[in-house]
Amino acid sequence: MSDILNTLSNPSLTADESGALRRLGASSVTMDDLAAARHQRRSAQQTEVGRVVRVERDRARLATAAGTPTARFGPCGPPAVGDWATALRLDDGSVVLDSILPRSSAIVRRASGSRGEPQALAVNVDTILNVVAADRGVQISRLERFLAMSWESGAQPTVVLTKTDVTDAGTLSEAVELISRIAYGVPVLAVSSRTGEGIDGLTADILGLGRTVALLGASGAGKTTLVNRLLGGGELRTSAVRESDGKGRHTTTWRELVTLPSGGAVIDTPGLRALSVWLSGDAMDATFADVTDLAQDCRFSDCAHGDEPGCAVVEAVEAGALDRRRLDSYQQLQRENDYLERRGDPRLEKEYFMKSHSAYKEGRARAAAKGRPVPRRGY
Ligand SMILES: Nc1nc2c(ncn2[C@@H]2O[C@H](COP(=O)(O)OP(=O)(O)O)[C@@H](O)[C@H]2O)c(=O)[nH]1
Ligand SMILES: [Mg+2]
Ligand SMILES: [Zn+2]
Repeated sequence: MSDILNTLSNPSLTADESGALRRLGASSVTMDDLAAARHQRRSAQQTEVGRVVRVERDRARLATAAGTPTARFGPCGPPAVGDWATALRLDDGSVVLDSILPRSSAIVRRASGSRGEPQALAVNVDTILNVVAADRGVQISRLERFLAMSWESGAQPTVVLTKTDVTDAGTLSEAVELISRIAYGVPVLAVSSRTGEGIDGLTADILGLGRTVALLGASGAGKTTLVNRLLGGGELRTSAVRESDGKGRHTTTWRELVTLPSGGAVIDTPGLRALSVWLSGDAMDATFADVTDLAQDCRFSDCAHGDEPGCAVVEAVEAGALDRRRLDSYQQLQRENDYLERRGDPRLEKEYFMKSHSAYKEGRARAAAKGRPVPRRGY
């Protein structure tokens, strides 16, 4: 017991702060890092520690032990939902973000349009729930994209099939079967947010104190309903999911981090329409472990699995060992990737790669340390 108390209490955090940070999803390492970051500030007295729970155009909401003040962006630039940050409370009572801790994971998308600046949708996420409605046939290629985005982030993906209460048993088992064929090392859960059936599959190691999950999935998949269920039904979810359209291409989106009564933090994301994601080789490998495993036996190391001689992937398709759709999907994502890469600013591209790459490796290391499934190939 005293061990637990030791890890939960940090000498430079008040008990209120430790409790609040813990409820916001902080691990003991994060709490130490926040305490250290504050210690380094010149005016440690006026420095608050907390988590960014909402980001608007030029300000953010920072949840701290004292409340959820609105904070202006400071020298550290704009944060993302889920960031751990220190903020300075000025004499006039206003709050300015001061520093942002390095991110352990980041769900990033390219903005649609010609200049694809990466946009972090949610950061410091442990588990990504890829939410899919079970009732009307699973769109496998779309799920593949979300899984690719998950692997790229450095968080551990899980698939959650929703609406089991309106799905007949045959359709459900077909969906589970289809998904387990494409989702390597990814747990698949089936739930009904209406009846609560299967919700207990979201166990404490996914949703407990000190953990953060983010929901990804198409609009209508049942993400918000699931969050409401987890919130206990009684609580009104007031987060304004507002999408305003600038010039037909720039979409501003409000996302919010909420904490659950049972512990754990949840970030809902509104439906992603223009999902444009640049993938490192590692994320491609994790998403398409079957294809890349086969590709090791291709005659040419840079085989594109088209009409090259000695292509083990095409052979597997012909032998019925690999779905043609799966190869098509792989090649489609690869083409988009190449396009995004060519289109992008090389410097930005490199920066983004380095960031997401290290997040990915850390994610793998975390998964391995917890004995969770990790992608079979890659590092
Ligand atoms: N029957 C049933 N309907 C659900 C379930 N989950 C969501 N829905 C419905 O599906 C629709 C879309 O849900 P919503 O949570 O808004 O989807 P989101 O766009 O992913 O956030 C709504 O009409 C929900 O009531 C479920 O488990 N069972
Ligand atoms: Mg929603
Ligand atoms: Zn090949």
